Amino acid sequence: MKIKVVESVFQANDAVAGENRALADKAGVLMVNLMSAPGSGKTTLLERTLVELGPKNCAVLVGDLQTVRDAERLGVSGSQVVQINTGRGCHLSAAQVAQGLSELDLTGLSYLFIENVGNMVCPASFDLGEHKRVALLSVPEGDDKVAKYWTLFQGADVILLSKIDLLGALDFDPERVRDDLSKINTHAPLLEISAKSGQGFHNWLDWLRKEHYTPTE
Ligand SMILES: Nc1nc2c(ncn2[C@@H]2O[C@H](COP(=O)(O)OP(=O)(O)OP(=O)(O)O)[C@@H](O)[C@H]2O)c(=O)[nH]1
Ligand SMILES: [Mg+2]
Repeated sequence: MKIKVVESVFQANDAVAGENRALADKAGVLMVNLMSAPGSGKTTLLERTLVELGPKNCAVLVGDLQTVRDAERLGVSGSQVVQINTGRGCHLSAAQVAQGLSELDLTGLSYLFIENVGNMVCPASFDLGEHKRVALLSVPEGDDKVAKYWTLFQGADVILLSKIDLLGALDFDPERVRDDLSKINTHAPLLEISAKSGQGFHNWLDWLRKEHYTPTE
């Protein structure tokens, strides 16, 4: 008896992710996927980043279940921005990113940011074709989240501890975060930043400038 096997959802996604990456490679654009819980500060981080790096150097694909609110906020910078509404979907897929990419002119861009849907679990499992993964953890979420939601942090290339301007107001021990990270991810730097006050923000910009797109052999 021949058993039919339905192709894994991950295999199909990975094939499209490969095409997205090839498109970005061809254009010489670094594709950066930002992931975190809702409200960690992804859009606020990007608002400031676009201004600092130069709006014409950057474009953004932003995922949310509903509304164009984040795209409206980011569009103020003058960067190209495309909002992707996932409806009930808890993460962006490579196919959705491919659709978003078709709306962008990549000519002359250095950075393409993808703001994933706010969720600490689902986005981490889906390759979108990005070159780098950024995981945010904000101070109000609590210092136990790396241990609890480890898959997000294990696969990250850089981890941003955001909203550090609130450190004095909340019980949050950055040492606990560092300790938890040391067990699951020793290669990604942990950068402490505030997109509100600007504290530590230059470390994030330095990281981005260092990671700018370089062709692989
Ligand atoms: N104090 C402080 N507040 C911040 C900082 N960054 C963002 N916020 C606030 O946190 C709230 C959520 O910020 P957003 O940037 O919308 O968060 P997000 O991760 O894009 O949220 P979703 O797209 O819904 O997942 C807003 O009220 C921001 O003003 C920060 O560095 N410090
Ligand atoms: Mg947002």
